[in-house]
Amino acid sequence: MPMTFDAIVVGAGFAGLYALYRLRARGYTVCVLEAEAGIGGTWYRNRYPGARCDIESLQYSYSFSDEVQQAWTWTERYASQPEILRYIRYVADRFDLHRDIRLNARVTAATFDENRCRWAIETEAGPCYDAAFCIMATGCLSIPIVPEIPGLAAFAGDLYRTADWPHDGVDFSGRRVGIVGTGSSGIQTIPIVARAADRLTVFQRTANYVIPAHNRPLAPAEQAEWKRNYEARRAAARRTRNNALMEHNSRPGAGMTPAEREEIFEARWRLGGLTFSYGFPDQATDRRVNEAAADFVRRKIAGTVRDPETARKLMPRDHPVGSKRLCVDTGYFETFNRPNVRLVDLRDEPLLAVEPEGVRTERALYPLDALILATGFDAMTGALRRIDPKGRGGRSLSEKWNVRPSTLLGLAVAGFPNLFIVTGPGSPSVLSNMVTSAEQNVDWIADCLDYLRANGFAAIEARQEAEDAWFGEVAAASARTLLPEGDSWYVGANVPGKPRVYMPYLGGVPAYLDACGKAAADDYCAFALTPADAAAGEARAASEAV
Ligand code: N01
Repeated sequence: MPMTFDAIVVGAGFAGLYALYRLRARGYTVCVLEAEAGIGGTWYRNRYPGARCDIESLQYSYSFSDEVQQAWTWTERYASQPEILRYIRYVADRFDLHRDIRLNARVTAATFDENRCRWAIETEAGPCYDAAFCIMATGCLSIPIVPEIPGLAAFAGDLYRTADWPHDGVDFSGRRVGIVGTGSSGIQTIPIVARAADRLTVFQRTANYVIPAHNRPLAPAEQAEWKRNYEARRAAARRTRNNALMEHNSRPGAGMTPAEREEIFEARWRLGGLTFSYGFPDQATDRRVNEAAADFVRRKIAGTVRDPETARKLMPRDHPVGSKRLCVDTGYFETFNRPNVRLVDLRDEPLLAVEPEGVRTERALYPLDALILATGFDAMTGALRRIDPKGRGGRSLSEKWNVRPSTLLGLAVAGFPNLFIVTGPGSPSVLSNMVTSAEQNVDWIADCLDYLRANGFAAIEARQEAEDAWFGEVAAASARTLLPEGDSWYVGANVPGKPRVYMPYLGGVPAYLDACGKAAADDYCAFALTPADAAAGEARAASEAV
């Protein structure tokens, strides 16, 4: 017999834990199913050396409990993975969440029963679950990609993935290490591994824009000052494009002289981190301003990396700034000044194969004892496509998204009643502070469930025309920018066969919050609602027919 709940939440990361807290507090029975052996989601899995958040810790944290945000002390401007995981566990303990979480419970199937208006959810471990609502808190970057490199399986050394790092860490001392991938994960791993390894070879396919984090300890006085105005700061953050306070500048760069722009870039570089994206409101839309930003970063690389040929290879030239996620580093470019680090530019010498002894490019064999893959994720849709929920008429979500990954507000999909996604494609999610954006999505879902309960509805389902209209808005917002131009995971370019669609909503958090608020205030008229009586009648008829 399946275990029965009002809601099943899939995933015990920031989003899933908050969904459990919020729905339980509203009186729903909830069970969280988590594939891994521990809670924390992305922060449980991404344990690679140097893993750290690129949104400041005082902001990348739950806002729902003032007690928690006052009680918890962050040690650094940008929190490390172990600290974030400690924080998540602290919150779970504090709100007694563990008792409703099943670990090692990878969801393998989710099927909507139209007659009963309920979801049947199966797990790898065996037990089945039955719930009125299925809430997918499966994360945007949770399915790592292992590229199809010939010979990879025959590599005689040790193979590691940043997204699935050994729990006990790895000692690279005295070893020849290679790493493929120079996105956010790679650029954080490389400086740390370089310090330990005998030799580190970095295999780079695309050079990235990398901005210094200027990470530092958080002074008690600074933290206390922030906490005195926490609520006001959270509210102000929600009024920004990305749900985070980071010195947004409203003066366009197009009308400025190069010297004026330079001054602002320099100030942003000194501030560090993602603030560099917000130097000018037209940086993502005006090609000249964007190119000025790109040129500024290239000159910084030239000024940091001593070998001119290595510096040249590290300079991104083939995509606008921001069209791939800006990387935030600590000592990345400086690492290439170390005598034990070399850069292999795969544009100059394409990677042919992995051989038992190492990596073979068109030019040479690079002998290795260990190889690290920092090769990214099947982002935003990957986890859901893997579960592949079956909605009305047995329709597969994966098949639907093979055409295009459309949703209504990133929260719901036509044809999939009572299925909610937290920070799905079509929401600002990955372009924003994920924690507070997830909270907002969960609050919206909780309010929606309350509405259904209060008004006698058994099911809610996005209307296809509303979903199409939102998909159009998402596409229009990204078309106004240069950002779809990069071959990034934002557009699915890193997954063969994935439709090229800029998935996150680029219209900014305030516009998104307005749209979510309007959808609820309009009595969910963008959704089809099934009265509980009608659902009960259908269920009776179905059981009589049997
Ligand atoms: O993945 P990525 P990531 N041969 O897709 C290369 C978040 N995050 O795990 O660009 C050779 O960015 C690929 O090359 P190319 C953050 O949102 C945040 O690093 O496709 N190379 C690229 O260099 C981030 O954006 C934090 O040409 C291959 C790399 O692998 C997102 O997660 C930290 C290849 C993949 O880069 C993903 O970051 C970490 C092949 N066959 C992650 N296949 C912070 O908060 C792929 N590559 C700081």
